Amino acid sequence: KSNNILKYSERAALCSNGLSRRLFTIMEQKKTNLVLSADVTSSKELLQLVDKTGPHVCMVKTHVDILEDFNQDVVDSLTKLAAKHDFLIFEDRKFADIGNTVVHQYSGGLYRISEWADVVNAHAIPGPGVVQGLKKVGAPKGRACLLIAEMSSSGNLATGSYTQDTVKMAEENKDFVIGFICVSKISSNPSFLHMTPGVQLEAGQDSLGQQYLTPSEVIGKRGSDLIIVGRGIYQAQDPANAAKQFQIAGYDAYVTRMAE
Ligand code: 5FU
Repeated sequence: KSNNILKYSERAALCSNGLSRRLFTIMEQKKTNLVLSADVTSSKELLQLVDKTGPHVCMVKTHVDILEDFNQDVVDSLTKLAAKHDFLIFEDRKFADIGNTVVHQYSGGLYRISEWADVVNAHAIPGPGVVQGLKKVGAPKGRACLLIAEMSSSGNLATGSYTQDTVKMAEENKDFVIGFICVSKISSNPSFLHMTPGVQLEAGQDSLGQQYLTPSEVIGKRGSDLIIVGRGIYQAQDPANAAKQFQIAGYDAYVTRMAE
């Protein structure tokens, strides 16, 4: 069976990595494939947004370096909200350096990302050393990584053989790499997660190169697994209701895809 018609629970059973198994299980139980991209710049706003939208999401994605008032309390509170609402935390750090450098960027500095983020991501551009470096820090803590195989922005260079080689790099590191940032299904391995940013309820673009597709296009037609939504939720008048709309649109597209 291809991953387009397997249920989340069936895919959970096929995962060797505990985090991907947990994510598929949350998706099944909460009926959601929505990832909130919580790109606000104050920690108070971040925590309020996450508490309001938490029931509708399976994962919260952060850019912790855009917070103007980062401190340890923020990640403690975020971790508590993750337990309260049952979601995973994904720091969208986009590591892109040699293994030795990413070891320090991941474990140390101001943010100590490996202490609190379940999942991080990396560009494949440095070669497999970036994954090995992250794995050295993250694997003992039960963490996991996504590789950026495609991007949503116009004119990006992650296409063609670069994308294919990134998939290969993931396959060779399946114990730690659990999937991809991508804009379409790029692997038929049902244990890999496909996560797609650039999602709004209507297709379009912003003024700085971001390109938007709809949940039904992303999940239904392009065969991705999760939608990542930022401004479509946190800039809405009622973010909780907007999150609910994306939850319904994304989950409906999944149910429809399986029935086809
Ligand atoms: F890897 C990528 C990518 O290719 N496109 C993205 O948009 C990551 N992103 C992130 O998803 C980006 O950094 C934002 O955090 C988020 C999209 O936010 P939006 O407000 O829904 O456009």
